[in-house]
Amino acid sequence: MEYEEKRQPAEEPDEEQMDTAVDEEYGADQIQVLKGLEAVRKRPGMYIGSTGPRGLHHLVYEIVDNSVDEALAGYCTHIEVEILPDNVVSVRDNGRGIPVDINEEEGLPAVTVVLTVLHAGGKFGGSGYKVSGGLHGVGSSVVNALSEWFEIEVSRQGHIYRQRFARGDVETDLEIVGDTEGTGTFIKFKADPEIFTETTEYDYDVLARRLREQAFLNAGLSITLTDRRDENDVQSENFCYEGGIRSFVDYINTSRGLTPVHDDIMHFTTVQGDKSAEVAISYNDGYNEIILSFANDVRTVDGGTHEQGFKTALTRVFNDYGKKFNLLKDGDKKLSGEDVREGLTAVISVKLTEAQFEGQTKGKLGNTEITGLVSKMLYDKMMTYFEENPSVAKAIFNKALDASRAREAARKARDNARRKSALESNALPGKLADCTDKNPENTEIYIVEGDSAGGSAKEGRDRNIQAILPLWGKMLNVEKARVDKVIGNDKLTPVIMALGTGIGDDFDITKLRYHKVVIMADADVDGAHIRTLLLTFFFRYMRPLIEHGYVYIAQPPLYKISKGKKHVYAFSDEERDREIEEMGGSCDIQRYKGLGEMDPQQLWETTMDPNYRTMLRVTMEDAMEADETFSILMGDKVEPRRLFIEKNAKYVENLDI
Ligand code: 0RA
Repeated sequence: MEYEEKRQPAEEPDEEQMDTAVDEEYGADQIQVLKGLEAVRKRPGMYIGSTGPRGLHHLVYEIVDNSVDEALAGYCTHIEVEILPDNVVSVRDNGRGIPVDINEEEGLPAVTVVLTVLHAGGKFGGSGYKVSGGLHGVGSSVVNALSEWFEIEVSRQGHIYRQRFARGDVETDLEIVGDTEGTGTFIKFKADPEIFTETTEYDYDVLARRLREQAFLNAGLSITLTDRRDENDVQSENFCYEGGIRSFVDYINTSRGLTPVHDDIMHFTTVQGDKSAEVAISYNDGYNEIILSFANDVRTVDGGTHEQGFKTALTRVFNDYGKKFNLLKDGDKKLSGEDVREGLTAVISVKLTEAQFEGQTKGKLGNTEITGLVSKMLYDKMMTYFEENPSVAKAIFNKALDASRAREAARKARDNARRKSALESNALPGKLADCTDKNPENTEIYIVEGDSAGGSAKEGRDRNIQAILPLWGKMLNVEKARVDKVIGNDKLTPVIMALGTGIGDDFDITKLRYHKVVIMADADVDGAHIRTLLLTFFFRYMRPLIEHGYVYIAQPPLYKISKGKKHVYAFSDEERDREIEEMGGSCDIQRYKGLGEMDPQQLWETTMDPNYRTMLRVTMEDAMEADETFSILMGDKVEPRRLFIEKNAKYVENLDI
């Protein structure tokens, strides 16, 4: 799992702090240029989100996105991404090639301007760049600024043009280095280790995932990823899907081992002026909903107007269809959103000019005009589809009706129970060691696996603001459970009780008793399991908890390194080696196999003290990934699980499922 590094809040560029010294050699335009890229190097996080692994991979996406835009404009069919030795990355496309003629305004070749001026991409784009996305709306100049070196080759007008840069500065002028019949753009860069201090090593799977997604979203576009870092073990995949987002839905179902209840994947599209919308839908025999949404090929993890339009219309389709064909019997309730999304896999993709990305992590689409576009399309086309395919419609409708009846039965059973269930009373779980402060804004709860670690945490904590809840009991397979089963589970009930919010449709964030919900588990396979379970549970039944950024993962150290009276903690193998070197020669290294090995004082010092600890804040992407992992590990199908374990075998010593 990859987590977001804890981030400082985004800051505005500080004009005063930027260098104002004017070098005689430069004209006003060039000074502007220098200032722009300097700002990127000074505050890289503002442009690529972080300087951790996420930001590093973002560099590749920025470059690839430009080539995808060229494909969207209809001029590029193939993109080739390579990871080369020393973590150099190259991206080649067969588009028109970035223009090389002299730009009047700047007096420089257009390609040079594109790579040295912030946000220059659109200037030359014209109509081809209408639907350009990009997480932060920045482009290749940012990548150039953050690269130790950056090289571009443009094939255009019969020639190959080349230019080199170092940390955003021009190193060689644009020159013709050969002739060619073809056209295209070839970019090669090395991320600057001065910026990406944590790591400059790419994760093949992370890149593959994103590139596969781009291929799904642009039907017919061919993207190849090749890893050449180890010449004896070259890894390569081609992603090209004629079926587009339909293939995407099929891929999700297959990789999670889901069994569809109908053969065809529904696919609806609409275009209106400069806006377009597309959805692919299928139902499986499970209980969970998987909706992936995109705006301009950018994943919107927090949904937004397109997802809202989709959900509203879907509920209306089922209820209107049921009414029209008299499928709802006496005593049946109207189908709820939860009912009609049980067992749903859907991909929603919209394209529009000037997409507004909202929310803390810019993961939510805000354009209100999109809601109606998606809901009208889905309502009209799915209704027609249901009428033309009655057997599919019946199968899907009955599934939703089953869901509704099961939910209603569970509700009645709860209502009829003589005593209020523990959940509905304000009781707190017996094992909870609560804090004294009752203001949720000040308080945190540590959910700890294992009684001995729970004991240390209770003793070591700041009891004023830190509550401890040790987990015990049997894990529930939430894959196969509806809400009522989750409520009865002995591992999850205390969590629900302690947080105070309720779950599912009843979830109420204003009742949350702690604004930091910290998962504290060992750094081993069992710990990974409990993290995956809890994140999946939060994602499915308490999603706003994650959307508000209230969920964290504690980071206990892996090593204690001591020499004489001095000791330090290390949180990774690299850090351990660095510390050993710093201390020099013979020191004592203790490896912590689990939280339970730390005494209360150590646990407080290293993991819980708000002044010194590091915690990872869980993002929606993390939670979705956990949900996916969980599906694969807990599902019925042997094949996806075998593939998963095989792929992850190198990280997993003994996985008992
Ligand atoms: C603007 C105009 C033209 C091409 C491009 C941009 C372009 C940019 C990138 C970035 C990566 N690959 C790219 N391929 C093309 C061409 C305009 C024309 O030829 O008329």
